[in-house]
Amino acid sequence: MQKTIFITGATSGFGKACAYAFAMDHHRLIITGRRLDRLEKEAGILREKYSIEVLTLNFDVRDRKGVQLAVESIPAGWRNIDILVNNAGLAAGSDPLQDGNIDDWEAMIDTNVKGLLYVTKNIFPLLLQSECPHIVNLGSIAGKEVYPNGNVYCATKFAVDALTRGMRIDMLSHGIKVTQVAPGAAETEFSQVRFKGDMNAAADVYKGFTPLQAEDIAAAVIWITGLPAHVNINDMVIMPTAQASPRNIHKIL
Ligand code: NDP
Ligand code: 8X3
Repeated sequence: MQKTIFITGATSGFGKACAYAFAMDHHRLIITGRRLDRLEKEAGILREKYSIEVLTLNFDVRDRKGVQLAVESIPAGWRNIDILVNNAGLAAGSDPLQDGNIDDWEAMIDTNVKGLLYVTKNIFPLLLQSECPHIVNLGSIAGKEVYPNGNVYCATKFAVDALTRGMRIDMLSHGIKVTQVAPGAAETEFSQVRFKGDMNAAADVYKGFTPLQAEDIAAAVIWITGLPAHVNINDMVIMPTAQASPRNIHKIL
């Protein structure tokens, strides 16, 4: 059965890989992100390659009113959403808390926590017509274990962990499945963003071992969302084989 999938942050990394994986299964997509050029480019490729319908919504999840207006702009024929993938997020900086950049803190809290909340609250009514509504939140190993200099990023992902559990309880009577997917180190644009375009620092993160790829996470999301209606995966931690914990990586350099 064809489903309608709403993915935040589909212009790169996990969100983009999820879009392609759902497209391969012929679902129709609402993809979002701030970089309009990328959003339209990916939408064009997805429509062409998989002959599916793709709607693009260009907004910043931190913009409370912008999220509301974007969701209100979804045309009538698209207002029955089956799966929400709350993926948009970032780490900004990697410093001891006492040296942290307050703008970075605000960006992470506003995106990873408040943005996820704004999107979820606005999309919730659109999930209620679905036969098998499902919310998948992108958490992280950083939401399970704190590591040096992870401070605020870890706090935002611990919040995603808590919100995932809270949503599952609060939405129980609505029959909404709620899942957290919590990956370890994955090679996307994540570290380029974290290190603010310092490509050497970003590349160093993934040297000496095989990190996860975005497609690994997308494959898990496809499996999780394809299970029978009576089965839910509450939480899935996915790590590279070479990584035992955030800072315990077997590197061969
Ligand atoms: P990428 O940087 O490759 O992708 C992040 C996506 O989020 C982009 O599409 C970006 O789109 C979007 N995004 C970021 N900020 C905003 C915003 N304010 N409003 C709207 N969209 C936004 O990183 P990943 O794919 O790796 O990250 C995806 C999620 O996975 C994040 O929540 C991250 O914390 C989490 N994660 C990542 C891990 C990793 O090692 N890579 C491991 C565990 C979790 P645009 O810039 O166009 O807005
Ligand atoms: C991203 C993984 O370990 O860099 O969430 O925090 S980590």
